[in-house]
Amino acid sequence: MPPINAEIQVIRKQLNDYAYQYYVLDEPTISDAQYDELYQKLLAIEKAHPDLITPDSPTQRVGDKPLDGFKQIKHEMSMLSLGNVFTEQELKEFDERLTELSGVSPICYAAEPKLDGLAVSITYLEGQLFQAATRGDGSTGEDITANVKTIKAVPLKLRGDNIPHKLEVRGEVIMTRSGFERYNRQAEIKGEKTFANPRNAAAGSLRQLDPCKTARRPLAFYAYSLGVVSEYLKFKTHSQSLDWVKTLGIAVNPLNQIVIGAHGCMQFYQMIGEKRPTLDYDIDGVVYKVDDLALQIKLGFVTKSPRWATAHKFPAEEATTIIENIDVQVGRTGSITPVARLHPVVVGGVTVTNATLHNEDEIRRKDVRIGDTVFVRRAGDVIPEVVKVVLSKRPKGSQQFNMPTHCPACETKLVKLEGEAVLRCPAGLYCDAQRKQAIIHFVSRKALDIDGLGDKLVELMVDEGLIKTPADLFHLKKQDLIQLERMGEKSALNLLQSIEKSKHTSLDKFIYALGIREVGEATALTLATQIKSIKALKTIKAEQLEELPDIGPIVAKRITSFFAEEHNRQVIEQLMQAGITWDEIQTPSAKEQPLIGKTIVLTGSLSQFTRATAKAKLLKLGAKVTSSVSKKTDLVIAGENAGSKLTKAEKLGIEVKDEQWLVDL
Ligand code: JCF
Repeated sequence: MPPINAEIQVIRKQLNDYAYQYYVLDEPTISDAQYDELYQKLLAIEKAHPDLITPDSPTQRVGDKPLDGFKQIKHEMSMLSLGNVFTEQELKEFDERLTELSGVSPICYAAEPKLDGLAVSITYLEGQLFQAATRGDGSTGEDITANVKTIKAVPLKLRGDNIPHKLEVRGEVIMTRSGFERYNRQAEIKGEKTFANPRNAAAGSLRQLDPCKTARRPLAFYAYSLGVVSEYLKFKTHSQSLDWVKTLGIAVNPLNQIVIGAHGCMQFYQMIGEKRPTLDYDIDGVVYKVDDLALQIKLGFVTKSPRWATAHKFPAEEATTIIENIDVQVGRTGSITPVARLHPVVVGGVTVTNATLHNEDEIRRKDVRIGDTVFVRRAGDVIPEVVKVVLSKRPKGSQQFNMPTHCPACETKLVKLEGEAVLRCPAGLYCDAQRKQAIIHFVSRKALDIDGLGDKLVELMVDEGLIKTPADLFHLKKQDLIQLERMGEKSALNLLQSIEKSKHTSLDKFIYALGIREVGEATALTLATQIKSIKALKTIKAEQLEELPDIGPIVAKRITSFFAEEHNRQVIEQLMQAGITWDEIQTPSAKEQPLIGKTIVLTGSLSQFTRATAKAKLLKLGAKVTSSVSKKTDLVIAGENAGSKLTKAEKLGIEVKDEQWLVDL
């Protein structure tokens, strides 16, 4: 072999190995930039020696020209759909039916997340990617080979040396959520079409006639079963067959598990449901398949779906409804947020009547109007949002929505600061709406935590003129309270007791309660432990604040301007007079700050902390918490699904601990 060809082979093998480590093993060993550098090198060599290019070279993913249309491909073995269950009861019935039919109890299931993408079939001949097809109607699909070849998670050539003459794998092509958002942002800038959700984006990308365009879409692939395989395979179970698929270099979802009986299925369903908001791809449920292949054959099929498998669906999280009106809300910091009032619709099991429209730019971008039919999405416990307008259903004569020019609460002229997307009411605490929000924040759970004082009650007390500032809360009398609507003697006394109890707090909670912009729990804790008193905070200079961990110039400025404001100084003074106290912050001894001098990085997802509380705990124990791993890092705490930061730490030989270690600290 000429030396240049040998070099080409070496680089191709390296690139394939890196892609395998990244997509299949989920353990990247080099950075994207390093991969790209090597790829460019191969491209350059191949350009100089075009005769040495082979179809399985990593550079050949985008070799094809635009197509005129898609060829039809008949599936040798039909691509099935799945039956559904929605409830625990239906799941039990499914399991009981199979137990009865098979005489096996309990049944082992291969359980997997059900990806919300597009089912495709990929065929390899002699280890080389030969063709790829959509599911279509199950018996005939479309030839999307050129597009599938551009997906880096799909190997052009299988790994290993036990490669069958012919192998068909089936799986789901998805677009990651992060890739989807990045894509839409860029499409937006270029004035191109945006997609309503990652699934539509993946579908649109696969049906793209120009593979060069598909190549720029962030698609991924997970295999979920085998199709036609030429050789006789000796696997006893479905899960063994997928383990083998993985050794061939094809990615299989790492969350797949073997579970036992309906109870095991239910636990898996709940576990995946909890993980769902943290995943970087959309799923719409889980799938259970009888793991024993002999048992699968025995159970057989019902018309178009296997009897031995079912999808357990999550309640839908996107729905369409009509916008009945658009209101604007005033936030604690004066931000003006447009809110769509919706015809009530059930999204993910919850009735939704309001959805945020974020700001004026978003309304323009999506061109949302009163009367429009829209897609509404609810993700986890975040505020529902309007995703997209169904333009074909827009009523005739509808008008573009314009934001108000004056504050709906206090009629002050609204302003838009440079570089900000939101309109603001500049009246601060002179605006009733902002005053209400400031007090609601002050009494909230993470702040002074006054029990029995909900949002509505605060609003009512401000409207009735009982309170103007948080300090007024501490001068309320029973007589003041019982004249309020629906306030009995007993609730009034309870509330007064809660207010009294809240007077003893901690300095960090007090600072947080003040509602300084950009000062969340973690920053409040930093200020409390480092500055140690309100008196010192009142006169501190921005430069001094900037020396503290994680306080940059913007936050520093927010803090100093808050304390410079006469009104704020007065309220703080009144609060102190009302008898708010906290324990002096002790300078912690070395015993209490075992992490002093240590630089720590948090990565992956934690189950028992939020990022802010984990960080707060570490700061309290003396550590410095930074966001990227370097030689200066002393320790990395890795939660679930930790990625490149963990890899880097291991490479640099940095000590790694798990979440339990932080819990036990
Ligand atoms: O992830 C999916 N959407 C998915 C779809 C997973 C599976 O295991 C499937 C499927 C459709 C049909 N299995 C079959 C038989």
